Parts: sequence; structure tokens; C-alpha cells
Amino acid sequence: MMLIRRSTLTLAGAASLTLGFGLAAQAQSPDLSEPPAIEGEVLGDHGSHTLRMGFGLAESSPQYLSSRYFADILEARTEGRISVNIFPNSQLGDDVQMMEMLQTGTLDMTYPSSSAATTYVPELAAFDLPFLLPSREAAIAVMQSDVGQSMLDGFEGTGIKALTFSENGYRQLSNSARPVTSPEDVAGLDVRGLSVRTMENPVHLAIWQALGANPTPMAFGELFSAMEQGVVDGQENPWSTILTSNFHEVQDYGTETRHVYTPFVMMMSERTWNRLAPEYQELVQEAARQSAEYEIQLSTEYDDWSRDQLEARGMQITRLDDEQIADFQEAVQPVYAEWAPRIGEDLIAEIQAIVEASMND
Ligand code: KDG
Repeated sequence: MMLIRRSTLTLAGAASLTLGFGLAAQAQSPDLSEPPAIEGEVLGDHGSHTLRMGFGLAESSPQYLSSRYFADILEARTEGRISVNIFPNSQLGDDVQMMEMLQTGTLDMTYPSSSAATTYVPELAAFDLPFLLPSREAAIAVMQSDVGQSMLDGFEGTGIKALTFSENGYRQLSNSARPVTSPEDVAGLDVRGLSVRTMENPVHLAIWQALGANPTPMAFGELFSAMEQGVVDGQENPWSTILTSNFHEVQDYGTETRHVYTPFVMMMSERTWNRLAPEYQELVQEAARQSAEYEIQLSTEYDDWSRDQLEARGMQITRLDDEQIADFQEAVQPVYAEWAPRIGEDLIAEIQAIVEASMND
């Protein structure tokens, strides 16, 4: 039987309303694209599965909205035999813990930043190199390339089946101490350097050390209260995360650094994967790719809009000109000296070639 129908997902459409306060400046989300219609064959009965998926971001995030679409595709195309229960907001643990749960089979799916998974696939650390990916188009080209696919394949044997990349996005600095327009503002001349929470990733630590900050690796789920209590001055994440996780409530200053583009990796426990019939495996893979495409679309729609919303909500946002960005790029050069040989000069050159080709398209 062929199935062509609208997704049951209405969240994205509903979320684009302005909540009745009449203040566009306080909208909960931009005018988001509807999820594409769910099309394709309804599969026969290959057993029933209830999958649990956990991640760190909130219900209003592109990650959550597109994961709902993923769940809707599976449910519709198996007549409800596969259902996915989603646990956002780090309810089940942080990125590192949830990947370990996938390995032991105590969780079916998670959706971490690639930066949290470099212990499994060291090549993923290429994405953590600062200012490597100058545009979203270039980043997408890398994720969709053979290089990207071989990173996903690199999970084989770890107990984790990597299904697809999608977009976390360009990371920006926020803090509660002072406006930042230069590396000197991060390091502080007469005052101490900013303490900045980073993901648990050595390249990120090196970036913030090079900029003169005091980097502190910490789980995402602990970050809001750490900032609220002044344990750290700041953090770095895409504008959409800063907004949807309400970081602006405890962070007065934002700087558009775009220092790293972070992919997400949607992944499944290999034990769960192996329990699925081949027909279901194929469907899960297809639904993952479709939802990733939708996620990137939502994330793109959210990005600048979130920055402007944060500004409207009182965050002082600093946009950097080319010269100021060049100062940041120069200050992080030691990261390349230390990490390029470890990550692989050839791999980095391959990525740079893909970037260049995407710019000429
Ligand atoms: O759901 C994803 C989050 O768990 C995390 O990866 C978000 O970028 C992130 C961070 O800073 O931890």
C-alpha cells in the first residue's frame, strides 16, 4: 500500500504563533517550515518496537521538532508498530552518558554533538577545528561527502550505529561579565579571563585556552544552573540553543564568533539495530535522513532569528567585522599547530578541498 499523507506533526506550525501577547518580539519561534508530507510504502508486520531517544536540547529546538518528525515517519509507515518516545532536556543523561547507554543497550537512541563522540571516532574532531567551515553550505557538503560517510561508518564495532549527521550549528559566545569584541576581552587585561563552559572535547578546551579563557568542560544539563550560580561566566552554543534553553536569562552578553560549526549525529544502539528486521532498518535509515534534512532547514530558519530575539529580550549582542574575526582566527592558530597533526593533515586537506569546491558551486 502507498501512503501519502500530511504528517501528524503540528508542533512546528503551532510554535510559529506569537502566543497571543501580540508581541512579535517575544515570539517562541520563527515562521518554521512545516514538516514534509510523509510518503512511501507502509511496511508489513515485522514486529513491534518502542524506542527511547534522549538528548540535551529543549522541546522548542530544531532537534526536538525534527525528531518528532522522525517518530511520525516511523509510526505512519509501520502502522504504529514502531513508536519513538523522546526525552529532551538531558532527562536521561548527558551526551557522553547516553552514548554509553547505547553501547550497553539500556537506551535505544541519542543525538549528541559530534564533539562528544570523538572518543569513538577521532576523525570527528576535524569538525572541532576553529573556523574550518566558513559557510553552512560548506559544512553540509562535508557532512554529505564520502569523508562524512566514513566518519559515520567509523562507529562500526563500538556498539553504536550512526544513522546521519544533522546540524547543531555555528557556535557563538555568551557571558555574564562583559561585552566581548576581541580575544583580549576574553582573556581580560586587568581582570581575570572569562571562565567558559565547553563541551567535553579537547580541541574546544584548546580553543578557549588559546583565547586566554579558563575553559571548564561540563555536561550540557548542568550548564544553566552553573551560569545562574556564577560557577562559570559563559558558554558557547548556537543562537538557537542559547534562546531555546533560556540562557539569556542568565547571560547578558553575546558575541557572534561563529568559531566552530558543530554537527549532530543521530545514533542508535547496535543492539536495538540488530533486533530490527532488515525492512525496518532500511526505514529507520531513510527516516533519519529525511528528518535530518528537515532539522537543517529548521536550524537555518532559527539561526539569525534567534540572535535577533535574544537582542529583543535584552541580551547585548556584538557582531564582529572581518578584522575582528581575523583577530580571533589568529589567536587560535596554536590549536592547529597542536591538533592538525593528531587529527590528520590529509583529512583536513580533504575537508578544505570540499569546502573550496562548495564555494565555487
Ligand atoms: O542535544 C544535544 C545536546 O545534548 C548537546 O550536544 C548540545 O551543543 C551542545 C552542548 O554544548 O553540549
